[in-house]
Amino acid sequence: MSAELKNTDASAEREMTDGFHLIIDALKMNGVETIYGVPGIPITDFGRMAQAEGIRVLSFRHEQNAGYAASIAGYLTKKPGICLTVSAPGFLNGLTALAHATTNCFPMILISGSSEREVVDLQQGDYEEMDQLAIAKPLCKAAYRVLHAADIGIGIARAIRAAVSGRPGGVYLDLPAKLFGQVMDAEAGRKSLVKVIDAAPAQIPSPNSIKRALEVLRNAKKPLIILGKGASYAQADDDIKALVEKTGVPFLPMSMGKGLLPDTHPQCAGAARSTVLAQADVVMLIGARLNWLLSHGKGKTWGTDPKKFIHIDIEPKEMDSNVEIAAPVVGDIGSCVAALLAGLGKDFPQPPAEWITTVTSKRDENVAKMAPRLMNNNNPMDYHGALGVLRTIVKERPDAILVNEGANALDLTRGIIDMYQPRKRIDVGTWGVMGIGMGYAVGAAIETGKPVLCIEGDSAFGFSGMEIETICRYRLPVCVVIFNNDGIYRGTDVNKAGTDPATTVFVKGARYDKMIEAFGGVGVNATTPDELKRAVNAAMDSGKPTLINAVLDPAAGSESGRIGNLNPQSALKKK
Ligand code: ADP
Ligand code: TPW
Ligand code: MG
Repeated sequence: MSAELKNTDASAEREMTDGFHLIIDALKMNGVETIYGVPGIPITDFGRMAQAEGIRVLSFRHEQNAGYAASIAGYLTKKPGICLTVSAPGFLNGLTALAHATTNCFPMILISGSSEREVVDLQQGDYEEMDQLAIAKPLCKAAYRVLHAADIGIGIARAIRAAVSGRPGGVYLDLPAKLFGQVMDAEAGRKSLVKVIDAAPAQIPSPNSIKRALEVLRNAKKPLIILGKGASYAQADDDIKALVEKTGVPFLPMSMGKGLLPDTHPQCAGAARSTVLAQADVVMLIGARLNWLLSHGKGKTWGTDPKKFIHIDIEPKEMDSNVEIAAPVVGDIGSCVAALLAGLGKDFPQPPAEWITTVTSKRDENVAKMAPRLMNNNNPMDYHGALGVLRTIVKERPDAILVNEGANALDLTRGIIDMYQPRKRIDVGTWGVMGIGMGYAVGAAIETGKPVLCIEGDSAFGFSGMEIETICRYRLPVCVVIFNNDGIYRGTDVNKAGTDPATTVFVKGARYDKMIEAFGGVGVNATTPDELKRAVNAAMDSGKPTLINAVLDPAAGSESGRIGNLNPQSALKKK
């Protein structure tokens, strides 16, 4: 072969690119810095290459947890969190998290490798055969498959825009194995990439809707503002605070809305929830749906007096979902709240003093009632004793992220632990799902660089417990406190047949703290509030992965926590 020919060959080789690199380039071009996933055919090399090219690729022990990490990354950053899985079983493991992201309005993209299209579509039994695109569709906002390397740029751009624009949610992106190895001209490849401009454009509310909303609010005698996780997500913190403070209206934070304004704010009605829901005459919902968590806006919870709702949401279909909305305000929360603020003017009336007194006196009464219980030093501990010390720790470390799941472990923590900053409390969300714990902890630690405190029921922890190895491997500043009451709701249940253990109980006296020691983390067994306090403070100071087994009275806790009323009862009366 002549020297000239060889040179042409070599330069021709240099000018080719492939699916692997186009995907990486497209992600990087759009600011993706982190991928959460589990490796395997056909995405192992892709993960390696992405890592080598500077994307942080975090490997989990189960895709569901990687998916939850990606979903909370989306919530915390307003950029889609990326979860990467293998075909069929890996995809299905990630799918629960994708559905969770969609349900909770968090932007996330599940990218799964898939098997040979020709074989899958003829159902000839390929390795990990599954029509993943069809299965993902009903569980997400949008689902796309890319078959040609030249379409990678547009495919990834569409996925990103679909996830974050309008109401955020989950997007599925199907990448068949063959795509990764497809080659194309490098220059054409570069040109095929798409940078998403203004991925989540402002959605400005109509001036009329703002006028109507302010009119309804102006005429209220007993107004209330409810702040949901959409309000936290929107990152319009200063304007929301200004709106609340300028109107003087009491506010009620939903679980993940806690901290948007501090729970200790003079206008916070968190500890007077039943009173304000039953008695308010005008309720302004900001990024909160009237779903089961708000008793669908009707029934006993909402009292007998007529209500008028002002509803601020980016999704027009959310209006009138359960009850009539007197003043729908459709737009992104940042734009809506700014427009409301601009429309308030100088003489916007403050709520009647009588209403403010009703709310604050109820709140102060409830807070005072709770106080002595939080100081109890009972042995074995109960929830209140343990939460009393954790409450102080969170107060002293307001920038730590609190991850919370369980039944009693969830409901009591939410009620007792005050939050002081926006987006610091992340929990089971709209589904009340168990299993978000360790995935959220990893995602939150990586995305924010802040210390993470997890308060976990012993059952809740079990759903993602293996990821403590992941936490140790990446040396993340995560402290996991397990409220160990020997089971689901309580550890005292008895099987009436006397054979197997009852369905809700676990091994008595389990030592979860020993699990983390297997991976080089710090394990502590805490039997009193004092021990618990010392252990958590030490963990938060050191930043070392720590798991604290907080031994609780197995009889502490009630069936299903605060939502026992949702358990179905037989129409046949028990004798
Ligand atoms: P919570 O559970 O805290 O009550 P939900 O998840 O029910 O909150 O409601 C969140 C709402 O916020 C959703 O209806 C969603 O459409 C809306 N939302 C999310 N982000 C935005 C945004 N940037 N602007 C307007 N609405 C938003
Ligand atoms: C994916 C049902 C709701 S709460 C819970 C279960 C199993 C565990 C409660 O026990 P835990 O808390 O965590 O020990 P505590 O303090 O009350 O003892 N599967 C999924 N999600 C849900 N919600 C369930 C099952 C459930
Ligand atoms: Mg328990």
